[in-house]
Amino acid sequence: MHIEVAAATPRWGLHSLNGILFTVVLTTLLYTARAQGEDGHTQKPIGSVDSRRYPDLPVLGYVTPWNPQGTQIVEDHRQKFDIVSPVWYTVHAVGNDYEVKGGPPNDEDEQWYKRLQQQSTSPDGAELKPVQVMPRFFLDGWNELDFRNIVFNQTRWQMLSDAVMGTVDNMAFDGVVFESAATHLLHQVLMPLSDALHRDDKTLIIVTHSIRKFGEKSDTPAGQQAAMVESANNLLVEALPQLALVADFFSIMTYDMTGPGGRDLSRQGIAPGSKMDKAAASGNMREPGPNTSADWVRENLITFIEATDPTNTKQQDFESNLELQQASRKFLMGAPLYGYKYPILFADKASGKIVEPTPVDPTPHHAMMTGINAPKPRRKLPEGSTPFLRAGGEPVTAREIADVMDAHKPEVFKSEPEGEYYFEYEAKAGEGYWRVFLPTVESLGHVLETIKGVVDDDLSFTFGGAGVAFWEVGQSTDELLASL
Ligand SMILES: *[C@@H]1O[C@H](CO)[C@@H](O)[C@H](O)[C@H]1NC(C)=O
Ligand SMILES: CC(=O)N[C@H]1CO[C@H](CO)[C@@H](O)[C@@H]1O
Repeated sequence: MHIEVAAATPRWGLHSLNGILFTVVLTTLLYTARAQGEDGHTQKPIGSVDSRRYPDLPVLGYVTPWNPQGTQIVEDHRQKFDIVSPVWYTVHAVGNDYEVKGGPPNDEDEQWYKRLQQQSTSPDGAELKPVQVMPRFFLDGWNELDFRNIVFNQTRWQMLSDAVMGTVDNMAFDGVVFESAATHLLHQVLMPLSDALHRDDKTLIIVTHSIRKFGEKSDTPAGQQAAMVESANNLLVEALPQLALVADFFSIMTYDMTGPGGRDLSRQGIAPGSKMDKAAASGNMREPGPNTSADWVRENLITFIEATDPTNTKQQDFESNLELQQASRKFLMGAPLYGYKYPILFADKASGKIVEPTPVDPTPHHAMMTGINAPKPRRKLPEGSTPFLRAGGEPVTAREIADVMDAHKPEVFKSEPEGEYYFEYEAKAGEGYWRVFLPTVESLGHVLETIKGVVDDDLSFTFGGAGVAFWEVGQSTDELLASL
């Protein structure tokens, strides 16, 4: 029943649908997921055969020990994934050596990943293909000196490769997801690891940050921040052609579009030259924003494709078979399975004064909704006001969102043009408002559709393809995954 609801959701724009009804739909969707989480997972058949909406797009799913229910969700929907990356390992620079720490948190996790690697059969007899397991290895606690020591020292490239391969061989993993704070420096460093993996038919996936939007550069803190974002973008784009020579896939973190610090307050509708206008222009007022948007994902994907297009690269010394290899790289675009909540205040756009939402009669025209589904009395923003951040935002899981929706029955809105959904609530009267952005079937579907659009496009250059990387499965719900 819930899957039907989920499948129908994308068809309805919020405009054609009243927010209240939509609230009920979403609440049901998330609520059911939560209820299932509470009383265990046993009622679900393992690997129930729900087919994929975008079968051509490779799917990577991250699983972390912090949201351990992700392992069960993956197993219940294993045919939705090609690659699963448990976030288990860290690599440390210790004295003159490299040490890998971590591993499956317990025996069940170890059996879990081994089951995924096997072909299997669902209860209704369908064949389930093996899922590739490639844990994440993160260079943890590395300082500038640690990076400098390895970049120019081939002996150390090999030592790093040996340390990681020791674990990969020992545990019979299918590959490695590599992440560090300075991967743009490491294309040569990663050559021995890439070679060692490829010799065994294993895969190297390199994690990169995304190409972030930035505001105007200036001497203000916000302006300096913008300059830093721009330079991080440039360093990454310049490193991509060479990184593409060692990586089979890139996993691109396109889920931090806005970030905990919010984004520059939109100056639309604010009286020009007013105090508020100046604060917004200097980047001192921030507003909450969605975690991702399909357009932004598309821009990132095109940037990555172009930057690694062998016919575009300035380095003319690549061998032609290397060029071909490079052209076969795949891009896994990150999509968030979690929501984000921001503490907010409201300001009047004309005067810049802080305003309080006023109570309204919730639903005079929906008197038929009673009982548990009845919307709670809510407050309405005065005309011409806008939210801004009173502090940084934080991620929330789908389950937490379900709890909040359950308790507050908020009205859900769609942010344009990003197409992400959000609602506002006040935990306790007088304690201040939060704006919550939540992942929905519709917003994720839009991202997948966009990726497929780029892949299918008749681009003037060839590339290996693109797919999606979900961060992370444990923050999601069965319903969300079932709909993908
Ligand atoms: C390279 O690293 C190894 C291992 O730490 C070390 O023994 C050697 O002295 C280093 N070489 C240089 C040139 O720094
Ligand atoms: C809303 C937003 O952009 N915030 C977060 C999205 O996800 C990443 C990964 O957890 C966070 O780092 C961002 O801050």
